[in-house]
Amino acid sequence: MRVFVDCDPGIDDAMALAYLAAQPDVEIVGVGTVYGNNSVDVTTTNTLRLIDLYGITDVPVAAGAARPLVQPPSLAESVHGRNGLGDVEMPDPKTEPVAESAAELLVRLARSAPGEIDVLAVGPLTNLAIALGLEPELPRLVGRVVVMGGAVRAPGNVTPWAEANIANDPEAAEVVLAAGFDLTLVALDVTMRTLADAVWLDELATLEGDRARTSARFLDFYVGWYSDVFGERACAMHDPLAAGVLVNPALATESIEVPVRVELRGEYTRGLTIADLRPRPAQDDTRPTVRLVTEVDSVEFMKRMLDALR
Ligand SMILES: [Ca+2]
Repeated sequence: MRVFVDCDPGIDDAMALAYLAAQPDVEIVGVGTVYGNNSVDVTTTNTLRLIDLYGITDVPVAAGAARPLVQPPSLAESVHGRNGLGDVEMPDPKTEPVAESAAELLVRLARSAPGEIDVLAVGPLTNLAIALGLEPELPRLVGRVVVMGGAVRAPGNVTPWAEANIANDPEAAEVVLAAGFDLTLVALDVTMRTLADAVWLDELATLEGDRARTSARFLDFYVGWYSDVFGERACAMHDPLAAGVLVNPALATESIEVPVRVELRGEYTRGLTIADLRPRPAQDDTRPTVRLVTEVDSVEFMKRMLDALR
């Protein structure tokens, strides 16, 4: 399995990269970075640090968008720390980003191996929207696309209705959801039920090695923020769950094929993801459907996540 990752590390992005890097049958062919949890300069440096930590320094990293298509950017320092990785100090990166942008790298890789490269998108969808502008055939040039984003039958997280990756660039998300990708949406509906809990975190703390130890420190910070949300020592594994579903689709135990749209104009609902869940959806809707994951095997995924860090 050849995978292009688009991300904004970000503590859970770091966990997603760790998960993929540990899979023997996955080759990460490139990583694009985007603003989101921090500025694109910070998320790019973090990505370079992470590929060193995970022993995949030869993977090309391309810096992507510095801001959303339309609105001004907003960052998530309270959730991910000032440095985007829980304020854990890490060595300077061994490499630099490639000269291409994230969108250019994705388009070039997709053209070079039509249908063979899957995409994991776990940040704002700005780079994918830009890539579609460069190559309108992109949905037919890539394989599967798994997106962490949205909140369909669950509350939002940055607003009552909107999830962060979609809210950070609603216009880009709307472009991507309309484009006709073979797209699986891993939304807060399932990621808020896939938790690193106290038992799991205690087991992580027993693991040896830089990968596990650094991850434990990232998650300490993340749990500090999430404990207020869950009322216990736990955090949600948003981005790594999307990586898990990409590598092993059977982890998504239930899903539905539905058109999903992004609210762009609502006074209170901008960034809301709307699926047509009616028993009899509109018959004349020409919008491409996406696969919305509605149930996951969280226990099995968290076991695999721990194995990846082992
Ligand atoms: Ca992310």
